[in-house]
This record gives sequence, structure tokens and C-alpha cells, in this order.
Amino acid sequence: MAAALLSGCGPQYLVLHPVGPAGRQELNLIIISVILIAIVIVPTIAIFFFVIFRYRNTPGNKAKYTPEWSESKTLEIVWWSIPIIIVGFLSAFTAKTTFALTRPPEQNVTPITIHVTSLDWKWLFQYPGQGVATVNYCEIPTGVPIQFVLTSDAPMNSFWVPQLGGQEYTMPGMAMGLWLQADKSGTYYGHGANFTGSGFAHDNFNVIATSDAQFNQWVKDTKSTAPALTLTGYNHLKQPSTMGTASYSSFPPGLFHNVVWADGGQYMPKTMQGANAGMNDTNSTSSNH
Ligand SMILES: [Cu+2]
Repeated sequence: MAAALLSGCGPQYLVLHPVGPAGRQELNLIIISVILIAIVIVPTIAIFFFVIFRYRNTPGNKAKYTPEWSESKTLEIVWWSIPIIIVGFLSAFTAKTTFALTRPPEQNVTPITIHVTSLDWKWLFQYPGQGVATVNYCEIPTGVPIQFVLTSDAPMNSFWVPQLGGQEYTMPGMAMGLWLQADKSGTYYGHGANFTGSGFAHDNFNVIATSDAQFNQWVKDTKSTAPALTLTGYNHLKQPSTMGTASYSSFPPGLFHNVVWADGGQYMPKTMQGANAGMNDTNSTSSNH
């Protein structure tokens, strides 16, 4: 049934063509939800039309007329137990998937952390482990879990790469975690998924997944050829504007952390791990809200 559902959809329905474990789990949840919901909706609509047709007031209608009908234990049990079972299944699947997505998709591969800052109207990616930074695109190696740590230095936005999965809010003063992973090399479309004003239409970026070797080569090239991102440069990026892509050989130390702290400094620790996630910086006391 899933195959029949999906085969008719072109590649423009990115969510239906996941290329990583997170996207696949989310697609499975979508399919399970649609099937479970259909179990209620399809018979309900069918019975609705059947009743209207069978019991309409028309000459010669032989349908039984029972106005004294008041209660049926059997029917009560049937129409309470079916939704309870379905909601139970839906809740269990949703909870299971939600918790699974807070963990790295691949446990045996060392993850890479990327600090993401949404700006008006561009996306800044900082690689604390590699020391490079980019705007409006990010390179990742395939088969490696990527820990995106997300914040905003502009009005709230939402980070979304449909084929990899997820969608996680970026908020000033908060760092949220999102694990994604690409199974296949390719260029994957990403977009701010929260309306942010006049530049919103251009608020997109590409996630470029390559082999490990190509990724390392890209880091090396960026380090040796790209300019440095200075604090002045960052303050310029912060100004509302749209732009193409940019690469930087370095970025001001602690920039991401300072941006998170400038507005409150809440790290959502459960979704993050490792020194590079930003939690182990000296003046950080992580807290929940
Ligand atoms: Cu928040």
C-alpha cells in the first residue's frame, strides 16, 4: 500500500523521497498515521452516505423505522474501543519515533557538529571541529551523523531539509539540537520553514552530501582559499539582506556561543552531545525550559 501511495508522486514531494534515516523514520510515521486515520475516516464517510441513502424519506423506502431505539452496549463498545486502540497505537508510534530522532542515527560513527545561526535572511553554518564556516550552504559527509545545533540571531525561524528529515526551530537565546544524516551523495534543498518577512522567499540553502574524502578536501580547500569571517563581517551578515553562498576559512572563536548567550543562553542538553555542541564552554550553565 505504501508503495502504491508513493509511486504516483513526483520528486517535487521531497518529504516522500527521504535520503537519510531521520527522513525515513518520519516518512514511516506519516504512512502509519495515514493508514490508522483512514481506518476511522473511510468507514465513517461510507456509513454516512449509506445512512443518508438507505433511510431517506422517499416513497417505497422499506428501511426499518425504529424511533424507540435508545441504547446498544455492543455499539458503544465498538465505537469507543476502535478510536482508543487507534489513538493508543498512534501515540506509541509517535513517541517512539520522537525519542529515536533525538539520538544520532548511526551510533558507531563519530558525528560532526555544525552550529547553525539563522539570520535575516540567510543561514550561517559554523564547523567547530573543522574551523570553517559557510553561508547558505553546508557540506556534509555521507553516512556520518550530523549534529546540527541551531540558534537564531534574528526573529525566530525554522531549519528544514525535507529529504534529510526534521524541521527544528531556531530561536534567539536558545540552542536546539537536530540529528540528520544523508545516505547518498547529492544536493539537498533546505529552507527556513517559518515566515520571517520580505526576504523569506530567498531564505534557502543547500546541504551538499559528499564522500568522506571529498568532504575533507573541501575543508582543506576552504581553509586555504576562503577569507576569514571577522566579527565585523558577522555584524554585516546580521543586517537584513539576501545573498548567495559564501565560505570562510575561520570564524571568531566562541561566536555561536556568544550569540546564544546574548539572549539568554539556554541549551537543550538532551538533544546534544560532545564538547563541540557548545555546552562545555566555560561560562555555560545549561538549563531547560
Ligand atoms: Cu525556546
